[in-house]
Amino acid sequence: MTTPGVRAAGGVAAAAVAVGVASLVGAAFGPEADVRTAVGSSVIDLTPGPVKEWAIATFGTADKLALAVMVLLTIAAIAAVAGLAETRRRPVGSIAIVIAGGIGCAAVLSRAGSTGADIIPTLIGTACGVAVLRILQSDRLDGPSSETGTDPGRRRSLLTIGLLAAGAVSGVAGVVISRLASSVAGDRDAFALPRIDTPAAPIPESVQPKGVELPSWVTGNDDFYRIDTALSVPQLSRSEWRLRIHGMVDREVTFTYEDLDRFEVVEKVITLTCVSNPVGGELISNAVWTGYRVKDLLAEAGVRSGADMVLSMSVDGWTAGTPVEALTGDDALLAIGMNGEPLPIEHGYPARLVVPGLYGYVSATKWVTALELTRFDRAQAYWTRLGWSARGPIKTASRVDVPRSGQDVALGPVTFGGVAWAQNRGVRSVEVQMDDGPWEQATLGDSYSGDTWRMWSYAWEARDTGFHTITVRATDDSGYTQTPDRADPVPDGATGWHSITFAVK
Ligand SMILES: Nc1nc2c(c(=O)[nH]1)N[C@H]1C(S)=C(S)[C@@H](COP(=O)(O)O)O[C@H]1N2
Ligand SMILES: [Mo]
Repeated sequence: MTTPGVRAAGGVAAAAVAVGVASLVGAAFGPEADVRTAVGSSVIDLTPGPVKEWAIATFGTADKLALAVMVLLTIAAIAAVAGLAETRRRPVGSIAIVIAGGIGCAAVLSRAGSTGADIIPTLIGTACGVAVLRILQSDRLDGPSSETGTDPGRRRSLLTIGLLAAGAVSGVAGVVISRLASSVAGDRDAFALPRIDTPAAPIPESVQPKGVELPSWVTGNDDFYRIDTALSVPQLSRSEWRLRIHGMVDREVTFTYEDLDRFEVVEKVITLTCVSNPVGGELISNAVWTGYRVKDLLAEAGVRSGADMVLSMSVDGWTAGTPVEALTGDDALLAIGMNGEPLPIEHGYPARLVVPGLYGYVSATKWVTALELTRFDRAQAYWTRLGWSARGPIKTASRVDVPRSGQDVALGPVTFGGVAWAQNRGVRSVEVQMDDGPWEQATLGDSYSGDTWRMWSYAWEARDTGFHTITVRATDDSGYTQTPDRADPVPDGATGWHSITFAVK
């Protein structure tokens, strides 16, 4: 007889071998055959919008790690129950593994770019999982072994542990091998950005206030916020990359990376913001982008009248819907460089859209491969389908960076500061309120352009110990001052003033 613990562990071992073998065999088939990513991506796609928002709000940029852990724990829990339910006569656990394998195959087939052959690793993994469960149930393990003298329970436990370890090792090996095999890091390293025909205006030092520790006005690539639904970062080489412009156009065109050479190379400084950014949040960064004007590319295709939306699509099937007029202006880019380097892979290598004035979910498609000219009354993009607003102009907002929440301030003079943004319009003024006092003008760093954030500082004298609150609000160049009314990020961006309470000691 086996104890329930050993039987449950047997189920987990079977699942580990199934997933591990599928991952290892999958490494030979390429990213589309990766059942782990396929299931995770399907979970992301099928998760209701509010749960996704909760996940982003709770886990932030660690949301994908949290998902991976949850998926693995769920598989392990189901597998443990399946192991308990498996008996020699009623192979309930084996049936559960077959069903799970079927779901895995369906997930693989549902991904953009997969083919029938891509389910082979999952099928092999499933078969191995069933085999493990049957072996662990086998009578032969129960027979007393006169030669070795080990008791059957111990033998079964050891075998279970061994198989669990084998599953885990092959799973990790599969992930590592497929990452190395598909990575475009080498392709990126070998790429030198083209010479810039029209550089951005130089960035004066005066954009960055002195005497206060604010984020760098230009965000380094490593510090730049990252948001996307891609469970594994798409690996698209320059030679594989295509940009197809189709839909309501005079003539469909498809550009290769080399075709881009005949367009003017421009450089723009643009601040990106995520619609999910809560009041005071960190989902905003500023970079110098190198690329091509989207309007130049669209002109080759000829936008037909009546088209009011560009539905851009990523190689992994993610979509954004952007108003045509936002892309036919001078400032929208098909970006290939970020702060003087090729785009980092997680920021869209080899090409992405960067559009000033619009939240990323309606404009900033990374790993972009298609632009479809269509209409807002005909097409919906990824987040719009989940209840977010179809149009996403960035709202005027501001943030206190110093003091940080929970930071103490010493008695005497102190300089506070932060950032404010109203992309497209520009920030005209920033005001600060200490406790319930009057609104005072903050000192502004120089404005670079309406498309970039603006930094502010505020000198204050801490005269008495105890708790104080600093609140900030910005006014944009259209004359609009931020509303105090608190709104959640859903459906079109948060509103409300940011405050920090701090202790003077
Ligand atoms: N392919 C793809 N592009 C995407 C997304 C995505 O999920 N997939 N997310 C968008 C969102 S919501 C934002 S805010 C920006 C973030 O760009 P970053 O990660 O380079 O900061 O990318 C946009 N582009
Ligand atoms: Mo976003």
